[in-house]
Amino acid sequence: MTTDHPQQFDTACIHAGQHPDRLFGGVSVPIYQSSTFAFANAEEGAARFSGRQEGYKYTRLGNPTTAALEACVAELEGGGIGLATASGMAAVSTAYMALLGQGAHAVSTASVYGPSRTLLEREFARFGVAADFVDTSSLDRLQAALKPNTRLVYLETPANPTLSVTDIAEASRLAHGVGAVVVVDNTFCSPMLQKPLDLGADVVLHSMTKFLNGHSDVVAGILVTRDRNLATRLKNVLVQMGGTIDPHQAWLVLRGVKTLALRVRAGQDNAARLATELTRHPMVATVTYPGLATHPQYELAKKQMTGPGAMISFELKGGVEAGRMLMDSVHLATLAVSLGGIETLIQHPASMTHASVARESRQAAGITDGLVRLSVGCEAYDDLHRDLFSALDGIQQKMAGGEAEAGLNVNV
Ligand code: LCS
Repeated sequence: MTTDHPQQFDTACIHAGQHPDRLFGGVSVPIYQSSTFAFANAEEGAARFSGRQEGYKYTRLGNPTTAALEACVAELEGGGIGLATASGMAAVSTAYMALLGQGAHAVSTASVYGPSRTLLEREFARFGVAADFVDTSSLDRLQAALKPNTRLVYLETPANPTLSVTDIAEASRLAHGVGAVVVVDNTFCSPMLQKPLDLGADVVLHSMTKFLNGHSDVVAGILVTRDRNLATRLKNVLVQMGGTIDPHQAWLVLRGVKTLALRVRAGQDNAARLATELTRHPMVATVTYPGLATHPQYELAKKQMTGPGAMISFELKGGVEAGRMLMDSVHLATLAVSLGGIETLIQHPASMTHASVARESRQAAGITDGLVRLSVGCEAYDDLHRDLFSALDGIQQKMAGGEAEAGLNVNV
């Protein structure tokens, strides 16, 4: 829907890229579940394929339902060209494939989603691509890793699962100094909390499986850029490698996006309260949350993000064993990977989402064996609090009992 004034974010979630269906006036964008589109005559078919005429040809190349989603998310990111993909990893692999080649070098945040790292380490390495993984929250370390042949600087901020925050504006400035393209994985924030393109990044990508869709029922991804040449490069790779989205999947995400602002706000409110309470529990050793003043990049997060988000990482006294007991003791929080859904999920990165990353690399990236990751959903705060804290109290009692039996005098 176009208006004379730029829409506020909540409004754009509901209306951006969408208009009543031209045929029957349907308010919800129709699902164009068609793989192919008829031409009026041979001349029209040829004109569409040559680019002389606008119009749909074949769903892998473009589809009206997908186009509505792409326009919507691009607008939420502050404007640009959106390219929806079959998964978040299809967006990541499309970016790598479009930007890297024989002899190229990439620098990536060390603590990224496990497969975003192993794809470079194991698959792209086979084609002569080198990659370094550094703590990009340190601009000095990023600067030191850049080389004349660095073509891609890949940032995940806040990072999965350490929640370390990278200065997108400064990192982009450094990367552009060697001619590298900056790609930011904005999955943990969603465009509601962070707009990397406004900060100087060239491409922003999402696993739409997470906050954008928000209901743990779709796997999808997207790339957005304001640079037409980059968009063309990305689109060529995407449609030829075939990682495009299905129209039904696109429609489900479009429906999910309508409530993005409501869900992110509710999850974030719950997370901010839980994070503070967690710091006070005697069983908790460390809590990492961008909204806590103890977060190493607290000031930067306040400046760069419009809110601290709904993801918390924490470690218990008693390490891996205590973390395992917690995950087995909660009832309302579901023990499952993924994040950004309307329901609260808890998981153990070292043995789950980041199990594919070598242990030494995990340790170097700050992904400790005892780390537990919580994706806070939109349930009533009191219910979430009761679930988490009665589990923690139970573990505290069990551990105190066990240690008393073993004759140890340890305060937990
Ligand atoms: N980027 C980030 C930051 C992610 O967290 C994920 C998935 C992806 C990309 C890949 O997206 P997908 O292909 O799964 O849509 N993260 C997951 C996680 O933390 N748990 O399970 C999946």
